Amino acid sequence: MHARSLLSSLGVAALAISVIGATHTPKPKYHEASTSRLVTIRMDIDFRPHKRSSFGKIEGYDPAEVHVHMGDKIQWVNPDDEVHTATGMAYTGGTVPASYKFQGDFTKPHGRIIGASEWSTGNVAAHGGKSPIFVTKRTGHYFYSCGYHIGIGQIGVIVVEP
Ligand SMILES: [Cu+2]
Repeated sequence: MHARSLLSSLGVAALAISVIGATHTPKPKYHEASTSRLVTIRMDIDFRPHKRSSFGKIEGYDPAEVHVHMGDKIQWVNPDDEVHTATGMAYTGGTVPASYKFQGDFTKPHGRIIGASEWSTGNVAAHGGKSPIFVTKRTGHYFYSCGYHIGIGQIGVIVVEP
């Protein structure tokens, strides 16, 4: 009996985790004490900003340059007709990096923290896919790119302010 009720509680826990990991954005069930917000970035290879960013030419994400505060959450959505990723680059300079290096395999989701040494959404499916939700933990600016379209300049930047 005990084992069975333990298993059923585990089942509930697993369900709760899978809901958090689901592809839709759940409405918050309670008011969060902080002022953190969820920022959505669209993956769109055809998106070319009219105005260049303060970091040079970045495009393919809408918006390509986002400013957030520490603790804010970020999610990528992909209405495009191709798979994209958002994968952190090993670079924290002031302009668009001249050489691109990904940390780890861009096809596999890893990280979950913007500012960690490596992070990636992994493949975000075309026609409405959504990435896991990432949290910004450290100030700075973080370039990221799509593993498939880095060669044609699909690059974005997240500026995390205090
Ligand atoms: Cu792409």
